Amino acid sequence: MTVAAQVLPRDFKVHDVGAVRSDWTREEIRALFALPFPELLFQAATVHRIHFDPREVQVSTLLSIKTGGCPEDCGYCPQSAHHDTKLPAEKLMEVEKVLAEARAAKDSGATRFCMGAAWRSPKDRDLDAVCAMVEGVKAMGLESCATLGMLTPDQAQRLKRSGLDYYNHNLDTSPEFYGNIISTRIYADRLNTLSSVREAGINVCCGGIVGMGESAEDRVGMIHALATLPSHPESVPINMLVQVEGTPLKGAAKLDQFDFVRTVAVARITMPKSMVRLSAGREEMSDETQALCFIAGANSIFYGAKLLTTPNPGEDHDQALFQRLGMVPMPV
Ligand code: SAM
Ligand code: DTB
Ligand code: SF4
Repeated sequence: MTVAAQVLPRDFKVHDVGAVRSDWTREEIRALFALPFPELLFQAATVHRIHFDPREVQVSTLLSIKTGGCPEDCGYCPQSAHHDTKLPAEKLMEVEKVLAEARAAKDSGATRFCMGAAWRSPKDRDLDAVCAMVEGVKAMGLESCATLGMLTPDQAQRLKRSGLDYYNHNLDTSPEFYGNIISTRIYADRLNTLSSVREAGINVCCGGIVGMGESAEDRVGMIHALATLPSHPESVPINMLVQVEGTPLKGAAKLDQFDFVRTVAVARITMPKSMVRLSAGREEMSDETQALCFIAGANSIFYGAKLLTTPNPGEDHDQALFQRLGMVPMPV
């Protein structure tokens, strides 16, 4: 029997491939992770082609608009005030400075500008400034994204009125591993903000981090949590932990790169219409691993030499990589 015949359900129909479902079971997701690597990549690449042009990669640039001093204790994060990472806490950037960075990102070829703040949740007066930033970014013809921590339904609606296109709020890992990584909030807090964002009509960007010492079953649980949200996030960032000196996760066992690619592939298969972003961790990844991620259905990256506080490949490197792979930036 062929491998495909062993793994496909008995009632498999060609039109099931690439169908959008929110009823994935953990067993189904576990079985995808357990596929032989070439078979998993073949299935992911097949699903990718149903909804997307596989040459195209969406390009987003990140800016930390408020760095450090965060009251949350996320074990991976250099910006937490609980960890001694030597990162000085800064105030919220001025609107004009943020817009100058957005202009530079657009001139370099980004189509989406993502503004990140090291907050547990924004204060209402800070939100006025962020709304002004969103309006300015939109006026340049860029898509806008923000990640500001937990939001109330009212705050989500204010952001929507300012023109915000995407809100990033990650589930990060499986529900059962979450308490090992963060103690200052619970999974349900994240889910509540995600539903406020969805209710406000803002596109959802939600993914997670791997390489935090989680088990293979935690990666199954993370993808299961994302793929069984009432609607799939429009954008799913898959981050490889960037280990930062002074954070509790510095020194965590490094994840096999193939397991990272597997996570991307399973995200692609289970959330076929979502943009899957090959997110943090590219600076330490070979070009070959990144190419495998594109084959596995990743179709978005963070572009520009810095993520929020840590390094990312430079624009020249990524332009050369696109050229070598025959890939192109995705038009808006
Ligand atoms: N404070 C807000 C929050 O946590 O939602 C927004 C900014 S926070 C830095 C955005 C996301 O960055 C986190 O949810 C996490 O998934 C990711 N992140 C933070 N530090 C990281 C690291 N060292 N490696 C990989 N991803 C990281
Ligand atoms: C996401 O999933 N990854 C980005 C973005 N959303 C905000 C952040 C990555 C941060 C990596 C660590 C840093 O640069 O501080
Ligand atoms: Fe704060 Fe976000 Fe970092 Fe957690 S991930 S410490 S909430 S900035």
